[in-house]
Amino acid sequence: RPFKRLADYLPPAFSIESTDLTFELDPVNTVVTAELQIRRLDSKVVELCLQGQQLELLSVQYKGHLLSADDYQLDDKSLRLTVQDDRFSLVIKTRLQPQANTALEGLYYANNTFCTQCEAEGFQRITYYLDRPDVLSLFSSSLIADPQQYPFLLSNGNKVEQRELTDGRRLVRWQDPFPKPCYLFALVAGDFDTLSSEYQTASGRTVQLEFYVEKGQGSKASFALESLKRAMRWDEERFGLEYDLERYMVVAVDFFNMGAMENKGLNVFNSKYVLVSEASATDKDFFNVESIIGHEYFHNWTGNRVTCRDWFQLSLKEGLTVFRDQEFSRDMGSATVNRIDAVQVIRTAQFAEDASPMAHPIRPEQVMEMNNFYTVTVYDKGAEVIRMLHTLLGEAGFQAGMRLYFQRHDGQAVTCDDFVQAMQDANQQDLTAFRRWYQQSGTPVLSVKRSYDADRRQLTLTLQQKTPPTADQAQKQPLVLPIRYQLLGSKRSSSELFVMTSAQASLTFDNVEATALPVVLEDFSAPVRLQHDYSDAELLRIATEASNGFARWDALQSCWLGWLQQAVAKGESYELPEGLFDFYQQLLHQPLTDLALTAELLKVPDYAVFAENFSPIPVDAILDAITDFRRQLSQRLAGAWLHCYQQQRQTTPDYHETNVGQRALKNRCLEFLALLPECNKTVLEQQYRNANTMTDQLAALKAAQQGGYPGFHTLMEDFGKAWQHDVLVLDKWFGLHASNPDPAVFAQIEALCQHDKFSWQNPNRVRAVFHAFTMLNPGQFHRLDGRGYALLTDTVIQLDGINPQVAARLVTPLLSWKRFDTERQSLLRAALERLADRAGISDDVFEKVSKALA
Ligand code: BAL
Ligand code: ZN
Repeated sequence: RPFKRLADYLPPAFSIESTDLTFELDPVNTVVTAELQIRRLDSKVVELCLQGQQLELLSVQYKGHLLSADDYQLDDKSLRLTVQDDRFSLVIKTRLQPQANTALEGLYYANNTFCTQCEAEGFQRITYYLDRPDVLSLFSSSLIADPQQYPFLLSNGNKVEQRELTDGRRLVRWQDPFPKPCYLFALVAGDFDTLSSEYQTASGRTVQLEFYVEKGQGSKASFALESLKRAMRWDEERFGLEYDLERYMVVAVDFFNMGAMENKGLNVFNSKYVLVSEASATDKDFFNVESIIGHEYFHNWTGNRVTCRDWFQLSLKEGLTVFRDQEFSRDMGSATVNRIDAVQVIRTAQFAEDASPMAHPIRPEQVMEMNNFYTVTVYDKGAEVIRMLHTLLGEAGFQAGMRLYFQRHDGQAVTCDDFVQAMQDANQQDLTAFRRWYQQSGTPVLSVKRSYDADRRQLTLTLQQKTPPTADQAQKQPLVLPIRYQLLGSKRSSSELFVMTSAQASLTFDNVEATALPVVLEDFSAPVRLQHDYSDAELLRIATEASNGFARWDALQSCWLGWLQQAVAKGESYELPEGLFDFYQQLLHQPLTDLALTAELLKVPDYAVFAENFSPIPVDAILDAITDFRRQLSQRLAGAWLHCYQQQRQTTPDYHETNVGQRALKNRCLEFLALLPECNKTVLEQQYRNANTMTDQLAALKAAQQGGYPGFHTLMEDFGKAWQHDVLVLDKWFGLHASNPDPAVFAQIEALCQHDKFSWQNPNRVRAVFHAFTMLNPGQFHRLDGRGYALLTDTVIQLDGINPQVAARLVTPLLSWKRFDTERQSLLRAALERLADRAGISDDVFEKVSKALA
């Protein structure tokens, strides 16, 4: 099957100056009329090739003349016609069946609502078009539908007309004054609860803010609405960027492949990232809503006003926008814990992707199915690359680069190189070497060695970087690494920056004591794997003394990894050092001001964090060691967990930094208390029954599950009944069932798939069950009898016929088969072969599976 390559990029030979769409909406028979004003840019080109998929072509008119089937070539991917004119109009009529569109790309109909998703290449499922981001057009759209069933007919831009037709249908017409690529087109038609407000921009304009959510859920959108206002203000203050239309609409739908989509003026959101209340959503859910509302809003400038030339440049908008949303979140809550969370994503999912058959640079070079490249590498590593630029240039230099970028490229479709060039020119810095981050995949390993010359009182750090080969690239070059460091126990107590540009470098510190301790890679200033030879005592010293909260947490992570490696090597219990118990005892009696950070420091890392550091991954030994570590901590510190739990027990329900931190710490304590049989009943039951937030109720359930509490099943039954009416809460319940570490999980999953609220068509439901099973239940997923792999393979096959994009996301845990022992390798390989051999398997799944087997 063919790949598309970045190297083959050619500018478009035609531009579409305006696009006028008319939709006669019906679930089983929607007719789309597209009137395109086209200009030929290259007069040597005589063939116009428009992309189209899953379309029934009804008619084509060229300059007002109806074409016959002999006048064009039609296949299942395109419509081609010969063109003699430099300017001409095309009117294309197509018929769609939105209800049959279970792939949820293009125009689809679910939950009595019409909805579109056009990024990356979904617009070609609506009409024949130049479906590429560098074709920018002025869009207008007329939506026609029955006003009783679909009172709200929404599209991008300004509403310019509304009237009732003689046949009783309603027509609403929209015009978007900003030229845009078709991936930013959107349409929504349905009946909703609405929530609206106004926002005054810094320059004094009034913007109407409108949220459209499922009937009966209106009150759950107010946090999202307030988050939007905060994001708008923040972008004005930090980046000097204002919103540019009169109206900003957000629609929340339950059937959605992604988290959300930044369509111009009409964001479509997965309802999970809009609808929250303290009773039904956790603090993490609130965090996600605020950050994703911010993300989509920030795209209005970084993505919409300046967009991508081609899809290989996806990180141009995504890396930059994730960086912007991370900065926004950092300003809204605990800065340190935000950084920890972002780093965890890199160290687990992104490093795992680098080590997998799907390894790719943040700007990929070849792609079979673009939807497979909405990855942690493009998004999160992309954001780390932007963060490094920010570190290298400083806030003022970075903002100067942003201003130049908008000055040069507003209204254009550009490349990652254009972005770096703006940063370079605004700062008069040569960023040639830095650009390697865009073309080189893989995780650099940075090793740090220390030597101390007692006579000279001189400490030398020798740094070496090396990037191991990845599945896509054998040869690697040194990268530009901004390394933030601090020297504990010396006069140079502030953080400093060293920019490493070659494979090897050294740093010398004069006049320091032998006890001076360098803290390297503060705030994870470069996305690398750090190797060092620090002792437990030194790491615990950093964890206790460092002024940088991230460095304290990170030192402890290194300790945990070292202890786990020793436990795995020994094959038996590894006794945790006294220093750790002392440190924890202290934290539990005197938590840091940042309670959320305290909770992070008190955490035994998850399986995924440990697993990423092994090859082959000793699944069972890691799980055994985690269980053992947790047991030791719970028993040795029983009194301290209870003391701290009681100190933090009463929390105010609203989502506010202090309350969130308090709940995080309390629930960390509960997690360990639940491992003590004598505490189970009273503490768990009480917290479950008396919880004033979903955070606390769910934490009680999770602790009961992990602690093996016999009353867990009764609590689950109660929870399932109580939340029957709320699918977003039921998703949590599905997930908890699927993460049951007992073999009974297989029967439970079978039952969940029969549940009347489960639907194979709904990505949220499918992910709730199977994401939890594959990612949060490693013991059962990686069973040595292959039952876990077989379940996932069957699921991918079933889902591929319904929604290939979701199926391809789900298949990821099977790909890294070479990272396991030989028994698991052969089971995983057989599973992959079963998928590869399947007739009609989608490009989405095939691309991943074939790379894994190559
Ligand atoms: N552009 C796809 C969804 C997002 O990243 O915002
Ligand atoms: Zn995005």
